[in-house]
Amino acid sequence: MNEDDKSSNSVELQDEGRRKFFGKTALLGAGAVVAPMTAAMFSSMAQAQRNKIENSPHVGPGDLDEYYGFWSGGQSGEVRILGVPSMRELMRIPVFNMDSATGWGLTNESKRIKGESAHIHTGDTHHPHMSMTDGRYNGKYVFINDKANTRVARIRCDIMKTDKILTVPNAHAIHGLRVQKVPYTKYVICNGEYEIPMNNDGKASLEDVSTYRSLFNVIDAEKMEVAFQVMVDGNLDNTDADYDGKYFASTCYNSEMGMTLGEMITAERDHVVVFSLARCEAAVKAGNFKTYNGNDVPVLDGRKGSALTRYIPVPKSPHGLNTSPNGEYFMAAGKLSPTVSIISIKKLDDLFNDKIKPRDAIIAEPEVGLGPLHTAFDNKGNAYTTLFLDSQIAKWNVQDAIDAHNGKKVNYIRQKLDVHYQPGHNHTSLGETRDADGKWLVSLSKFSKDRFLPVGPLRPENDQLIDISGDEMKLVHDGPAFAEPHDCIMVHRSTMKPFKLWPRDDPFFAETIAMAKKDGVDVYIDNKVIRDGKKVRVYMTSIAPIFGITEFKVKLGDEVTVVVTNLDQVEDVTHGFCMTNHGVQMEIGPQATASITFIADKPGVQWYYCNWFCHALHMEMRGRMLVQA
Ligand code: CUK
Ligand code: CUA
Repeated sequence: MNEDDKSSNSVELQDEGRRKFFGKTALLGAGAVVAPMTAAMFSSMAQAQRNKIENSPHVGPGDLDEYYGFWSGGQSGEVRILGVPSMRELMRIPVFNMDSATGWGLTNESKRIKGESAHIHTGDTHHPHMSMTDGRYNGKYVFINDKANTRVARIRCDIMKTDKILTVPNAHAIHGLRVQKVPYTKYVICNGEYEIPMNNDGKASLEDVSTYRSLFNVIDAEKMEVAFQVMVDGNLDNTDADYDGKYFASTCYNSEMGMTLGEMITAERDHVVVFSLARCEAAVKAGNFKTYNGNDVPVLDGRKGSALTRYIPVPKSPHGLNTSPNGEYFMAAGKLSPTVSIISIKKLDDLFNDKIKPRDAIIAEPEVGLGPLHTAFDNKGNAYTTLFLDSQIAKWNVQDAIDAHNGKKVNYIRQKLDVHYQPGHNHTSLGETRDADGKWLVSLSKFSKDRFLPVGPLRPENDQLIDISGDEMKLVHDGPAFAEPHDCIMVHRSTMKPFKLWPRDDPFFAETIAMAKKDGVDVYIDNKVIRDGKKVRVYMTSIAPIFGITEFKVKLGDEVTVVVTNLDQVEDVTHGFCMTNHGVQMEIGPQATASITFIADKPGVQWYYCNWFCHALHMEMRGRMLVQA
C-alpha cells in the first residue's frame, strides 16, 4: 500500500512526521498518482466512503487511529494509551506503580518525581483528564488521581511520562478529579473522599466524629501544589468544572456523616456541592482560612451555610458529575435513584445571591433506568448514561427531558443498549470538551463474564466501543482490560505532539546531568568511573550495540550509581540497562540519560546487559562488573 492510499483512507492525516519517517515510500506514492487506478486504490476509496457513512472501527495494519485514548489503569496504578477506534493498547505509563520494563520507581529520576512517596509502589487510578485551553484539550498534561495513597500525578504529553506527583495533605483518598476548563487549566480540582478528623493527629476518637470532614482540593496545575482546600459536609465523590471559569461542582453522598453503610444511606437526599471559584480565591486572599496538621495549606470553611458553597439536594447517594459540552448543565447521576439531576449552570449566580432556593437550580430529573453512574454527551444534544444495575447505556435527549419535566408529553429516552456487563464510567470522543464530536462512546464495563476465554477466577473488565454517529448506538468492539479502567478520555490526534527523541536538555533528567557536571563528566561524550568514598558513579554512553564501558571494578558493599546516556539518534532505538542479580533494570530512550543506584552486595563477576532489543547484536550488548571482596 502506498502513501496516497493511506491518505484517502483517513479522516485528516496529520502524520507528516510519519511521511518523513517513510520518506522513500512517500516519494513512490507521489509517482503513483499518474499511474492507472489499481484494485487496491479502488478498495481503499470504497473503504473511505464506508468510513464516512458507518464510522468504521476498522483500522487496518499500518494505519493510524484517529484518537489517543488515555485510560486509567485502576488498581494497577498506571495510565494506558489506547488508539481509538482500534482499541489497540499503544503504551503504558507507569505512574504510582513500579514498572519492570522502564525502571519506573527504581531509577533515580523516577524516585525524584515520586518524592516523599517514592517508597510506595501501589496506586489506584480512576480519573485521567487532560489540561485545557478555552474548554478544549491542549495536549500538554494528563492528570490522574491515586485514591489508594491520596495523591495526584501529572503526565507530560510530549514525553508521555509522569513528571510530578503530589501527596495531598489534610485529605484522605483522592477520588473524583477534573480540570478547570476555562479560560485554561490553572487548577486541577479533586475530591478527598473519606472524612477524617481535622486535625488527624491521633487525638480524635472513633466515637466522636464531630470533627471528621472531607475536603475539596484545588491544585495549581503548573506548580503541582495545593492552592487551597475547602472543607465540606458529607463525602465528596465525583466533580467537574463549568465552561465559564466560575463554578466547580461535586457529588456528595453520606450527608448523614455516618461511619457505617447503614448509617450512610438513611437520608432520602444527599447533595451536589457547588463551589464559587471567585469567592474561594477572595477568601484565601483575605486570610479567611485555617490550617491543620502543621502544614500551611489554606483550608476554607465551605460547610452548609458558607458563602463559598451551595448544597443542592438531589436523590440519595449521587455518583457521576458531568458538565454538558454546551456549558449549560451539571448532571448528577442518581446511583441509588433511577434519575439524573440536571442543574442549570445559568441559575447558579442567582443561587449564590440567594435569589432562588437550591432545588430551583434543578430544571429536570429524568428517569433513565436502574443504577445510573456516569453521563457522557454527543454534539447533538443527547446524553448517554451508564446503568450499572440494568447493564445498559441509556441514550436520552436533554431538551426533551427538560420539556417533559415542564409537562410536555415527550419520550426523552432514545434507546437503551445492552452492555456487558455492569458499566461504571462511559466516555464519548471529546465529550468533556467544547469539541464533543458524537462519534464514539466507550462503556467501561466492570464485568466481562462470558465475553472472553476464561482465564481463571480473575477476569478482565470489558471496555466496549460503541458507534454513536448514527441515530442508533451500535456496539462494535469488545476490549478486554486489566484492572480496572474506571474512566478514559479520547483526544483527537491532531492535538498531540509527542517527541520522537528526547531533548538533550530535558528537565526529566536535568538533575542527573547536573550531578555528572559536578563530577566533571559530559554524559554525551565521557565514559568514566568516579569513586567518592564508598560511593561509585559509573557514567557510560550507549550506542547500538555497545555500552561505552564494558568492564569496571567496585568493592563489596559499595553504593553504585550507573548513569547511561543513549547516543542513538534513531527513532524507537531504546536501550536498557540491567545489572543481573541486583534487582535493577531500566529503559534509556534515544538521546535520554537515566540512572539507577544499587548496593554491590555480591562478590565476583556480575554481567550487565541491555534489556531492550535494539540491534542484531543486542545479545552481545553487555559488560562485566567485578565486585572485589
Ligand atoms: S468512579 Cu469508578 S465507576 Cu472512581 Cu469515577 Cu464511577
Ligand atoms: Cu541496546 Cu539492546
